[in-house]
Amino acid sequence: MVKGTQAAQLGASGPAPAGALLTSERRISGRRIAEIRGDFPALKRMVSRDGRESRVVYLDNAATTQKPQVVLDAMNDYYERSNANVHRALYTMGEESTAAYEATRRKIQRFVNAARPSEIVYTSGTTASINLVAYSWGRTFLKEGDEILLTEMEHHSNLIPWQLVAKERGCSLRFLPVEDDGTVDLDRLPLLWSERTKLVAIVHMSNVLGTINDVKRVIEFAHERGAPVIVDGAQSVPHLPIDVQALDCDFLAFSGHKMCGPTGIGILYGKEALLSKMPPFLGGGEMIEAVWLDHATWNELPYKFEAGTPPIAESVGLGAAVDYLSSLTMEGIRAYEEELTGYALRRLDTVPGLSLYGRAAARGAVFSFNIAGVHPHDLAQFLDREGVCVRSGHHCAHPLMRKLDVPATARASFSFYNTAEEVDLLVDALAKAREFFS
Ligand code: C6P
Repeated sequence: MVKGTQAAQLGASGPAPAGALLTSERRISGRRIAEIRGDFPALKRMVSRDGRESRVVYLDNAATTQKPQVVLDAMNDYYERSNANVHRALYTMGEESTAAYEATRRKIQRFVNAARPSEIVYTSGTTASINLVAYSWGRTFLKEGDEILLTEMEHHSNLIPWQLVAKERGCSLRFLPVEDDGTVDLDRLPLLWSERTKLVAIVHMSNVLGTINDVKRVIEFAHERGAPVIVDGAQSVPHLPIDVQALDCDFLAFSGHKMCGPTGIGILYGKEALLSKMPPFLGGGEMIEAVWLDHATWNELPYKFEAGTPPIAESVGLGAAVDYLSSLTMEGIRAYEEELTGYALRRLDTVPGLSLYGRAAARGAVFSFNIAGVHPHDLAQFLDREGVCVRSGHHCAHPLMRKLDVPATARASFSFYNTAEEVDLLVDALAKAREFFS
């Protein structure tokens, strides 16, 4: 990151002087960002910018992150050497496959500091993890008249499953409102709480506003009143140090592909006391203990929730991703991304006509914005021609878009391998877009 004074000057005076921002020289845990970037083949992708070939500026990390070579190699190596189904084979390749699959579970356990590996359930992603809780826990423990408390900033993944279960069980949903600055006012918790509130489902970090919610406070509040809390960690686990025991959350859902791992794999952390009382969600192979023609008994945790052939190669890739992130340390990643966030905010504020959505003090490097008179899809397409990848649309958060009173936004989201130079390239491209569309 640029030094404070340099950043302030640049922020105040528009476009950055070329070469002033040697931020790829910054380090995370002793490694230069330039070196870290070299670990990611996709970041070497060349695109045409101003008629010249240059590196792609990938700023869609909230949608999915790029993968380091170690992840690609681990998956390739697995398929070349050890490919076999897990928990079924007695031959060497099957044993290797099972060992790798279970090794990643223990890595994830350590990564989020779960008490035991049986609390780590493999799923296909955050969406599947939340659906698992909604259908298994929700259908079992929610009764007619019960209430579920959410926020207005939830991704559809942490809203639709609760709508479906609420409809089925005769429950209702209540919502902590999003304030003008993009925060959730937790002082409203007592106002929205009733003795019928049986669950809180809350996003840790918004994929639109970047806001980091004080989920620990929510959890303490809910627990004092006997309700469990599920945290949507899709955007927080890849960017913050997470300790599920310190947070005391009951469930935490996250996706491998947003944390340098492959697609097709996600995690549900759940407290053993809760998971053990929940019925299976999907039925099939592996999740059983014994089966008769008319009934069955269930496997122990976490296998009760892992029906069918799981994402094995993906677990190998995720294990390599967790090793990679751990080598940088999540504390180091967060510290760097916080600096990058501050710089990006200062620079984005210099773009004339740009409205930024979300001004929370506690936030991550996700920036949703619009430029007056330019449709966000046109803006994203223009930026693509400049070699800058951003997402535009509703970001699977229709109610939040309505609250912001916009049909859609453009969104730039950063990861630890992004640099202040890339912030500048984004800002330069936005200035060009404004000129072009005016
Ligand atoms: N958000 C985005 O571009 P899956 O698709 O299951 O891996 O993750 C779903 C999900 C749940 N919660 C939050 C807060 C999320 O951001 C996402 C995924 C992507 O913002 C794709 S819509």
